[in-house]
Amino acid sequence: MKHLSLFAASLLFSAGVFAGAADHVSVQDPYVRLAPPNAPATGAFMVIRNNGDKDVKVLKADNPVSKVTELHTHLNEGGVMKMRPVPAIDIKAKGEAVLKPGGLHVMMIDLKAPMKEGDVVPITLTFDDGSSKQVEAKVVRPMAAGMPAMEHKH
Ligand SMILES: [Cu+2]
Repeated sequence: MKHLSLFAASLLFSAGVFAGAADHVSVQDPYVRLAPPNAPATGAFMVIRNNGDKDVKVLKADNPVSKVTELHTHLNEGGVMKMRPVPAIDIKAKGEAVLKPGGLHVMMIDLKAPMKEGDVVPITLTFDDGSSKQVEAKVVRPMAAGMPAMEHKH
């Protein structure tokens, strides 16, 4: 199985090597939030910059670690923050999309194996022109990622 997913990942990677939106996109600080033990899903976060002069959409994300990968956002529905899949993440020309906890994220659903801190997950982003880019997202504990462990309510 491991070989198969590595093979699939390398196919995805080589398929992405051609000129296109991916050439104008840079990704900063990609990371995966370490899921609590037995958690079925977790999120990946990053800043996606579009250095080109055309708008770009991320249509899809893939990774070899989870069975399903979706693009999600958080929406406030009646005072409750809920995650919802989105069909695409838009990045304006010379703009950026910030994927962060409580906002847009790459949702990794149905993890094939438990992760540990320091693991590196290759995430492949596919753009609306069919080009793609692979980023290496490091697995970090929520604390290490600068997220508050708990909201303090007074
Ligand atoms: Cu989500």
